Amino acid sequence: MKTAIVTGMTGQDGPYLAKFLLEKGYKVYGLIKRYSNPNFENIKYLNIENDVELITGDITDDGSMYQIINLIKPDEFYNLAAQSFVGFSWNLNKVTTNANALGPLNILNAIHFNSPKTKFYQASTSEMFGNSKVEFQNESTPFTPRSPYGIAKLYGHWITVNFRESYNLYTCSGILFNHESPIRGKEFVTRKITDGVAKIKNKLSDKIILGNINATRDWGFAGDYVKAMWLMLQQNIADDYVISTGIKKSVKDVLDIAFNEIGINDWTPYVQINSAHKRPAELNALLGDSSKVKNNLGWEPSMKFEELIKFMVKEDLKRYENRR
Ligand code: NAP
Ligand code: F7E
Repeated sequence: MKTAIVTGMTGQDGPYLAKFLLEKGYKVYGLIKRYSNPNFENIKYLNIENDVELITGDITDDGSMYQIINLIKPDEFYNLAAQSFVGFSWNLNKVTTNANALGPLNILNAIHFNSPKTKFYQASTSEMFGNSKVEFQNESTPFTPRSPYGIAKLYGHWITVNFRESYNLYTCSGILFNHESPIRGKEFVTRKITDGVAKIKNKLSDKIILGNINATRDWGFAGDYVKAMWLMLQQNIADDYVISTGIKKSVKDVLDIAFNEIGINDWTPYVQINSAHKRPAELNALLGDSSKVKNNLGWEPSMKFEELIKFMVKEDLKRYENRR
């Protein structure tokens, strides 16, 4: 039986990846940070609470990574833990840097000295491209990050590449574009909208307060993207891959589909703009070219944008209906 450690188990991708690995027969250790009141909602949503072995640790604590990796010596280590909210990365720039840059360094050092056969996956991001001048960004596109989040993640990316080149470790960086699901954090724009729409339908609210609704992104489904992470660690040669849909949509498109799902065609009376939700430096150009992963690993996204947003609205509606 293969073993894997997955960090970020209270987030969105951790539970989706853990479920995927459990279905493949892995023994999965899910790393959670110490909290007085931990939140297992996402693990429960995917029905894996009895199957994942939860372990406590913190990627910013090198001793904790050293101990865990020395004890388990997993076949695969997926580092999904991060301060992942771009909007907060200006206010929390040091926390963001510790987790997103030094976190992967701590794990890589622990693997290098204690378990060099462990294959490592680093959750890198399209935010590293910033406002790229290239229309479709791929693995050769220069990085020009514009947020403390993107800058810290760029260190995580390069240190992952460096450990592969310096020590011959099997380390991969997945450069993932936005991916969403019904367990996406409620501060991210898609879930903020689908949750807001479900509240409006249930008369629990009459407004969604947003920032730059002209912003565009390349949005896919988290359940599809975790498969790409696993594929990257199953090859003979470690490499880095862009994961995306190649289709650009706007926040206004999310609003159109989500409100339409509850029978509202004109969402303008329900949406208020507040500059507090705008960023000091916005990105306007993110759009991925994932032909390398398609050609080399056979990966393609299965869920289309419209289906994804409708699915998220339906799941949020169910949550409020079940509370009645
Ligand atoms: P998420 O929902 O925000 O989850 C992040 C997880 O990291 C949470 O479980 C969080 O725990 C944990 N964490 C934070 N700091 C930690 C620390 N110091 N030690 C241990 N755990 C820590 O993020 P996600 O959407 O699942 O994304 C997964 C990864 O992919 C992240 O690294 C993100 O930056 C990256 N990424 C995401 C996307 C996307 O569109 N979703 C795209 C590209 C890259 P708490 O809940 O306890 O804080
Ligand atoms: O913003 C605009 C906002 O916070 C998307 C993370 O997973 O993907 C994610 O980062 C867009 C931005 O995601 C609101 O200005 C408008 O242009 O949902 P988001 P993100 O910043 O793209 C990348 C790839 C990651 O790696 C990250 O970890 O939507 N927007 N109004 C808003 N965004 C938010 N959050 N809230 C608003 O009210």
